[in-house]
Amino acid sequence: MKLQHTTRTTADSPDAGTLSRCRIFRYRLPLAAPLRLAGQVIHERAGVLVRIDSGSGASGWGDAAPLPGFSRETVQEAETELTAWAGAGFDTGGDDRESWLSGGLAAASPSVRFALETALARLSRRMEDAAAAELACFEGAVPVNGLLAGSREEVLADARRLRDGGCRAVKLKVGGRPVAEDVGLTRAVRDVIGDAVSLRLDANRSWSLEQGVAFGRQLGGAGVEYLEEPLRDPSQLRELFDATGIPVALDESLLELRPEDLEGRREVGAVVLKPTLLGGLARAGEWAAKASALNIRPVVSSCFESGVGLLALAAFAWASTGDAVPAGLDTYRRLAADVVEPRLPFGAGAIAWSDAVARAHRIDGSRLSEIRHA
Ligand code: OSB
Ligand code: MG
Repeated sequence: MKLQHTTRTTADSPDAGTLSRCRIFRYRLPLAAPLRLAGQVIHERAGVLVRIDSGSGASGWGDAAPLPGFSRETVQEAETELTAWAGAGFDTGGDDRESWLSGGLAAASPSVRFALETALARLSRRMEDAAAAELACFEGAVPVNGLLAGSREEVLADARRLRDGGCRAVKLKVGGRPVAEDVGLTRAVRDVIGDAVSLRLDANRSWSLEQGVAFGRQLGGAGVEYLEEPLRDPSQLRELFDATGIPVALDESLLELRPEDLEGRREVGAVVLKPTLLGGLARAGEWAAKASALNIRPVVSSCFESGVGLLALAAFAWASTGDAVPAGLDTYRRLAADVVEPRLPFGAGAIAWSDAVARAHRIDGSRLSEIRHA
């Protein structure tokens, strides 16, 4: 298995001998509002961009954006890892570089692996087609799952806006208020969005089994597509499903599982695939393939990455499920500024991208500060 994704990654990557330079940049982006995450509050989004150049003058960018409260590595650790990787690799030549490239990918922390895979794939594409735009990566429109969080008033106002904007699916955060209030809010959101919009719920492991069962029973029908990570004790998910009939989605749990573990999990209706946490695109691709084979929906999702990472996620979602599954990319709306200029076009509940659109966007150097390395 390990060998398989190493092979796939390097097959998409340029030959190590053609790489000429690796640059690393820190970014800090303001948020539209402070973000409450796993018990902490963050006030800005920091991350690291990596840019890999070929001797022929092509370059490819990637985004390493560990998320506080969710990633094992910190942004500082990702930066240190990238600078060590770049410093060590570009100092050695010839055959050593080949093993440095695949060894570096295999050993990298999840967000760094995502960044390196993205940068190498983009570099490879631009080496094949010198006229390709810097941010060219897919042609299509990926439907986006609108995120609903905050107070009841904010949630309902956002639900109206998302419905009017053409969103096909919304995801409501539950678990932060008494069960009866969550039931009332879920019903109110359903009333606002109507029957044509798919309704997903995410409880981020807030409930006991008893609370989960009470929620499902009180809710009755509201046609929930899935309930993401409802329980503090994930070993009770089957029991919850049997008592309520609501399929569950796995998100946090995936970090403790392997794709094969999905076999026989009839309670699981979807998996939330976040390459920044799961260790990049090749690994997330293994999850998507296994899930699809088992009739489980792969929902490609973001972790508040910059536009550089977000576009790579949209391209991955497009390649994995096309427009069949709304992707969890609405974190982008929480960033008040981006490294991509102008901002990515999120309209009508989707992100539409093409080579022509890519040509109108660029990476804004004024948002970046370069990290020097040996
Ligand atoms: O709880 O699913 C989460 C983003 C970062 C960290 C945790 C979560 C999220 C999202 C991503 O909700 C957006 C989505 O899944 O639609
Ligand atoms: Mg989740």
